[in-house]
Order: sequence, then structure tokens, then C-alpha cells
Amino acid sequence: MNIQLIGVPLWYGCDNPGTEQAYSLFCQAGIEELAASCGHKITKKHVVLVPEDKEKHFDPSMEYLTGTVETCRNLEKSVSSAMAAGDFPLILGGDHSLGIGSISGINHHIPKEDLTVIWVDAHTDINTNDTSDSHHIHGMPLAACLELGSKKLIHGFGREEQKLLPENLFYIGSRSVDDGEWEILREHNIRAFTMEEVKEKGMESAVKELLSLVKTPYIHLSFDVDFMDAAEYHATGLPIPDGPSVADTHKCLSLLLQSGKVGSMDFVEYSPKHDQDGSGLKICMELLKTCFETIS
Ligand SMILES: [Mn+2]
Repeated sequence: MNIQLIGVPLWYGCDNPGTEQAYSLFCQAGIEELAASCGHKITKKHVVLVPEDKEKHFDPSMEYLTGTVETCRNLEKSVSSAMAAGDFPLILGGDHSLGIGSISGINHHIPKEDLTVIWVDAHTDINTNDTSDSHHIHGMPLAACLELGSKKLIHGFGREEQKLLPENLFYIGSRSVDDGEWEILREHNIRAFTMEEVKEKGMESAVKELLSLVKTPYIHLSFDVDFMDAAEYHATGLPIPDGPSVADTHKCLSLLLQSGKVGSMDFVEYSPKHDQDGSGLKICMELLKTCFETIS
């Protein structure tokens, strides 16, 4: 498979510098060689421009709005160009606000009726600027893609239309969900395989059940490292307890990719600042290896 690596050195969405270094560290740790050893060809490496944003409170309900929107617009172009070439875009964050840019880029090639997004994350990232207490945009990307919340976040992006249908959004591993987010999930009938459900059913059957509900030919897989249990993985801004083991995370990503429908992927929120002993980077590289072994 031809893969394009798209680095997004962004931390505005989590307001916690660290995540912007992830892409260069993955490169130093040999991500290109890793892909090659699994039979892939890296046809292009992009580093998305993240403009300086000195106006954190330009809109107090969405911190670093301008810098985040412009970064996502730049990312949208990179993702779209990779897909135009017929390549697999692997988007390496950066914080999870970049999901808006990834999904916007995919939308140039895949209409929303044909697009499923699977959000592998401890959080549901579906706050609007009204429901968010933190005002951090990395908790809002899916609301923006569904056209909920402030038009300033939504219509900052290329095409002014809904990017994703709620029936084509699935979560797995959710366990840190705000009250306002639960309301949005209920109102739009969005299916979340919460951590509670994953524990009850087992990772393998939960993922298989999720995949059986997918009705579209295309899946975008969006993976946040905070999906993993804080006891085993801590190299992220806000590790969350009671998550899946690292072994189950390998299983989850591998089963999702085995569906053969995944055409693009985000890998976000690794933070070296919270990785003093380097164990987090090692886990990330092993997960990326599993992905490369399964992408086809
Ligand atoms: Mn997230």
C-alpha cells in the first residue's frame, strides 16, 4: 500500500504543549522504516503548517480558535491530496481537534452518506462550545463535523455543510463523557460501545459487533492514545483509568483494520512531556507496527 505520512504539530486544541513533538519523534524512532518492513511505500511526508496564534481568547468559548481552524484547513488539503493520489493518509497528531481537518479532507472524495467514522478514544469529543467546560477544541471535533455548535468552528472549514451523519459515527472505549455529551449522543441516537460494554462483551466481540453495524463502504479510523488504560499507558495529557489493556488495544486496531474498509487513520495525543521513561513512545511504535501489518 502507498501511504502518505501527515504530521500535525498541534497542541492548541488541548492547551498543553507536548503533542506537537510527536510526529518528529515517530520519525526519529523509524516510522518510515517500520512501514517499509511491512511492505508499504511512504510516497510522501507532509508537515502541516500550524500558524502562530497569540489570541487564545479571541473567542473565550473555543480557545485558540483561529490557529486551530487554520491548521485544520491546511490538514484538509494534505489529506485530500493524498486521497487524490490513491494513497492512504496516516495523520499523526498533534491533539484530537485535527479530526475536523481529517474528516473535511476525506469529504472531498467520500460523500458523507458513504463515510463511517470510528472514534477509538476514552472521550467522545462531541462537546459544543456551549456544553464544554474546558473550552478546549480537542473535545469538540465531532460536534463540528455533525454541524452542532458554533458556526465559527464549523464554517471555518472549506465546505459549509455537514461532514458526517450521526448514524455513521461509532465510538469504542468511551468512559469519560460529559453530561452535555450524553445528551447529544441520545438526541442523535449515536452508538457508543462504552468501556463498560467492552468489558462485558470482550474486545473481540465488541469490535465485531461494531463492524457489523457499519453500513458504508468507507471507514475513517480515529485513534487517541488515551483509549488505553492509564495504568499501562500514561504518555498523554490526561490519562484515563479503567481502559483497555495495551494488548486489547492492539487487538482492537487490528480487527478494525482487517475490515478492509479503513481508508485513512488519525493517531493522536501522544505527548513526550508525559513520557519521562520513553515507554509511551515504545508502545506507540508497537501499535503503529500492528497497524502497518494490517493495513491492506
Ligand atoms: Mn480524543
